[in-house]
Amino acid sequence: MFISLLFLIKTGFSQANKNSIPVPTNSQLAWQNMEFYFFVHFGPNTFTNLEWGKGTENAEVFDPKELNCDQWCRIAKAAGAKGIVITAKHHDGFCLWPSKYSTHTVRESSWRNGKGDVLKELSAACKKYGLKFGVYLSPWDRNHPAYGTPKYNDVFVNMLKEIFTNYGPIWELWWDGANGEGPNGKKQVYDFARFERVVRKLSPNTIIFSDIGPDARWCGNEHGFAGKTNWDNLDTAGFKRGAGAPPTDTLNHGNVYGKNFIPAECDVSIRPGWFYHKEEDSLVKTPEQLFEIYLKSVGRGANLILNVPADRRGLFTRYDSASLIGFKKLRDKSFSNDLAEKGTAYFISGSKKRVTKNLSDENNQSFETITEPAVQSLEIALKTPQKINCIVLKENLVKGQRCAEFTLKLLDKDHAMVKEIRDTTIGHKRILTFPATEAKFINLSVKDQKAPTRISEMKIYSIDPVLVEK
Ligand code: FUL
Repeated sequence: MFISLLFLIKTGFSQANKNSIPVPTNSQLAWQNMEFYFFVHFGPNTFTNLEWGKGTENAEVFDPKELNCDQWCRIAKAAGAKGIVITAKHHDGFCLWPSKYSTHTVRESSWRNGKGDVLKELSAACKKYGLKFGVYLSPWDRNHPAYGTPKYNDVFVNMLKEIFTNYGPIWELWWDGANGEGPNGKKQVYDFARFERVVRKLSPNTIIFSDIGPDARWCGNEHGFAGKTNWDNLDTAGFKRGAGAPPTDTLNHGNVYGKNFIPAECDVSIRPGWFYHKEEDSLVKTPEQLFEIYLKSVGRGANLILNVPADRRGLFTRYDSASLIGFKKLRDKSFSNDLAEKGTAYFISGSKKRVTKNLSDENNQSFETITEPAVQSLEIALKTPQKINCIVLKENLVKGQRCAEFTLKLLDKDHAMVKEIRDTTIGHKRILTFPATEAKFINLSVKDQKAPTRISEMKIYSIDPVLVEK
């Protein structure tokens, strides 16, 4: 133990863990490229003004007379979101599709005389608009009579089969860890291993999200903030979803030596609540607040699932859509002018340097590899000295997340240092903002890595100073 610890201290990560770095699946890599998508909380709570329905609500309360999933998709598209995950069933047990395994569904509601099917409409609209479609199927069910008995696990499996067979492809399946009491006062012992097997068999590429994955993990809070140090790795042995999950701080940062590749997803609502409440129309997050969340989620290598609740008509409100469009404009404006692209990028090794085009080609598969951190670095020479306040880095993660510590040096025209930024992980994407500084050269070096770091993008921007992370 003592010897291996000494070895680690002396060598950093480079030698010790070379063979034990977990790697992503192709589905996980594709999922990380999605970066930002919507969550939609919708159901009886929308009509009863609750967050956690009791499961005793009369199904007839559900009556979204103007439901229009095309409108949701149009707004998602306009906001630059890449998909929509809907609460197919929340804790109240109400199913947004006419499930054969429940008597508390759209079929029992007054909506369209019980002939409506939200999942059918949304999955079709997502296809039409080129958006990915996902479902949140709450394991906790306060309505189902079988809840609290082994039979409920069969019910849950049957519901999964229904959804995956009739509404696929399902790109993401969302499970939370809530496990309260059902209608007969009992809690359920969930057979998650079986649930996972069923999903994998029906749809091997679906990303399963929960506190501990297996494919994507919770970021540990509902503010939408990933840790500044954010490893895509997590140790799950001995942990469960919900009460038995790793500490939230661990979920927030991941485990540096974590044995599994399970990147973080940040869930947050555009309003204080998850479901629609009229009194929150004035509390919709502003474009600037959403931008801050974006910096602290996508900008820290995680994905952002932003909840936009549909209202009682079955539509997104104008308050939410206005803010979402504003948010898109801020992103477009901030990241439209890559100053690095107009300059020249170099791979430097000791006294030698060569020009590289790999860092601004928007192609994650072209990258530069740092094999000798002591002598190698990447450097952007801007056309002229310019005030900059934002640097975006990307790591190619095909062989796992490798960079553990890096330094960015901002240098003037004589190569004298004007600012130094030190940080830890990069991951899928890292957006660093800082007070505007004039520089001509920007140099990235790696201070510690688990294995050779592969940098696929290095972009430089001057964004609106009010957007710089506080
Ligand atoms: C939690 C639920 O209890 C909340 O109601 C909400 O759905 C959130 C996204 O997940 O576990």
